[in-house]
Amino acid sequence: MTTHVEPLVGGPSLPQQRKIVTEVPGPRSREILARKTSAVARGVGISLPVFTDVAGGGVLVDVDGNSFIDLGTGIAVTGVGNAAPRVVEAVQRQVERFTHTCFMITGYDSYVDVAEALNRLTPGDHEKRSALFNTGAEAVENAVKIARSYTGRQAVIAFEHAYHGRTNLTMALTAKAMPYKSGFGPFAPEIYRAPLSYPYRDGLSGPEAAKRAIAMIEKQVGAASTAAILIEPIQGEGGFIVPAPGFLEALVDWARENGVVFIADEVQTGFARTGAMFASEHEGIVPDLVVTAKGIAGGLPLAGVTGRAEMMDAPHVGGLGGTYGGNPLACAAALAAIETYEVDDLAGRARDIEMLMKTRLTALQAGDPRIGDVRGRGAMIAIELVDPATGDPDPALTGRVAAASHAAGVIILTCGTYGNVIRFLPPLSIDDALLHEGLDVVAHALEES
Ligand code: PLZ
Repeated sequence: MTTHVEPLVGGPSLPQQRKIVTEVPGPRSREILARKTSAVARGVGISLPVFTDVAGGGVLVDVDGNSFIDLGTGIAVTGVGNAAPRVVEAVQRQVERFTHTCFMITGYDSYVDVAEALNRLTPGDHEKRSALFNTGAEAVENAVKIARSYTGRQAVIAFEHAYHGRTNLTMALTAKAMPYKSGFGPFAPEIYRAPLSYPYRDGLSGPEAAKRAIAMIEKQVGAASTAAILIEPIQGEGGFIVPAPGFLEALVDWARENGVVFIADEVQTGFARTGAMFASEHEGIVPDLVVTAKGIAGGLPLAGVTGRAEMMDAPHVGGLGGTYGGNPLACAAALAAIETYEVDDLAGRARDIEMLMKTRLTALQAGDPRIGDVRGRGAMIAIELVDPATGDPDPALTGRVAAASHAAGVIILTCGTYGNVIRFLPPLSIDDALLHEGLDVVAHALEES
């Protein structure tokens, strides 16, 4: 007789526990992995090759029944939690009404609602407009188009350690060759790379680092040729680098004095992740354009560019768009996710998570000189692992700690130009006990590695 087992439903009602019942990956994941190898292009890698059954709250359950603590949120996307109740309900309601019209053909008000929400939530009380796209990279490309259209200039300044995407223009804007750029050139022209503020490694104050960057821009590019400065307020893929205080402010001031559009790429830092709705707020800056994606829609693909009305309205009618940009399911999800961030005060929750994680990680650092730096804001925290004798990056140790954590049931991600940063991006819906347990596992992995 076969017993009928109710399928698990995702979301916060899922048992919030770490439970490993097979080796990792288990037999069913290994079976799918074998099919993946012969069906999916190898360029699409998987860092933890288990296949997902359901997820929610702070856990992800794989097809073998292993329950992992999720400290990665699909790279800072499911800040409201996976299959978050409001998001699920809003998408279900929308999917039964209509799934697509193309906003450029016939509109729908949820697109306008999302634009109004972005205009209200992004820094600054000037008049704003928004446009919606599908991915972070696509939104970054459109921000550059808007800046060029507005200024009539071409050059774009990006920074060391930057990550902006994998399309041709955004590869050019991204700093790291492997795995993002190698073999994929030629890249888009008129992109120039300026030195960043990286306090742990350069020891410069914010104003000193800004002076160095501005000198490079003025000497090598020229203010009059520069359309935009594009920067992540806290760098994501590049290593969770928080610039020294005053760095971003000095760049914004220089941009304003020189008619250059200042674009903040808040794709990874946006939507309560850093303990404020946007990371720019911590630095007291008001960007001209803000690029959003990831956390905006609780897991559905949506991205936006929001900014000063006169800049956003520079491109001619019909100059911006795309078949799926601002898809109705994604807009419904975004409105539900934004309501969740605001009503549940998830920025406040991110600040509590920062306190918990920094307390734990700095205590760990005191007893382990391989932890060179503990940094980040809110629920975007990282440790940089180094050789204590030389301060050189230790990517091998980083890989071992990540692998050991995965095997023990904790999803963590690595990042950094030198591959030596472990980053923590828990959902803001995780409870303290589970977060502590996740950090216990990582601490143990570090000890053993
Ligand atoms: N800007 C700041 O973090 C995406 C990339 C993962 P898309 N980061 C994760 C990978 O290896 O592809 C990102 C980002 C910042 C832009 C992007 C690009 O966003 O939605 O992946 O295009």
